[in-house]
Amino acid sequence: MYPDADADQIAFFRTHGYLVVRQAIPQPDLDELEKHCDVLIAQKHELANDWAWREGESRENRTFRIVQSSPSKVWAEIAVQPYRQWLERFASQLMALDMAFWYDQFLGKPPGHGAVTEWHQDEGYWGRNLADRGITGWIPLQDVDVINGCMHFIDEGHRLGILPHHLVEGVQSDLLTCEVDESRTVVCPMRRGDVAFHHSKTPHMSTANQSPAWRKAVTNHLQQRGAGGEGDHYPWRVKVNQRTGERKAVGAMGAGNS
Ligand SMILES: O=C(O)CCC(=O)C(=O)O
Repeated sequence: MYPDADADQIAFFRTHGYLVVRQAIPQPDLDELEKHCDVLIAQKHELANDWAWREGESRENRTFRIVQSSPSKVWAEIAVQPYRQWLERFASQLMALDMAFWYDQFLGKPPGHGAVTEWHQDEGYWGRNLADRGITGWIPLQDVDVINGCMHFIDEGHRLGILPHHLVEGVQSDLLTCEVDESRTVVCPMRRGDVAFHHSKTPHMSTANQSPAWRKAVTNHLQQRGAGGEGDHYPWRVKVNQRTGERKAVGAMGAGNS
């Protein structure tokens, strides 16, 4: 458990832009993480955004088709957990950069009506400041497949540059999407204990949850240490405050981007 990246894994990640690490996290560590995520579900109206907040729904009546929050909000000792230390070590080995934990998100899709997480590149949200300096480690808290919302990646998609993104129709959150060549899709069913890493330019999506149980995942975003976080945003980027409903465009045209 908590392995180092071997040469084959590093080569695979650098070629394909993603990697699934099998049985990296011990089950008791996931049990502890899941316990805190369950608090986020129970208190979603106070602690979470609805990442797929439907147009026309009032804040009070959000259906929470994707509960978006952070276990860091309810677990004071999260930063010293072994899985968190491991993410930095393993991510640094994959990227050949000194990678530092940046932020995490709990993404919970309710039984039967969890929404699709549309195709996107993380850099589409983060901006030019983190170009090729970000990586994500995605931790499912149950087995996942296409029925309950597993990850899909575009093979070698980290070499495509940044794709034009736009807001998702019918949604009033900040959810973005981009067009991809779906013939290059790799579907990644995973067992609880596996972790999927993807480069910040790799297009990815996850399917809706059609199963009778919650699809729970904790996604961990890392940036090169000292990189300074998100910034120099693309023109499509908006930020939505789900407490006040305020929408703010933060993107700007930049050299070489339209
Ligand atoms: O869990 C999901 O549905 C999507 C996760 C994602 O987009 C990410 O980890 O970057």
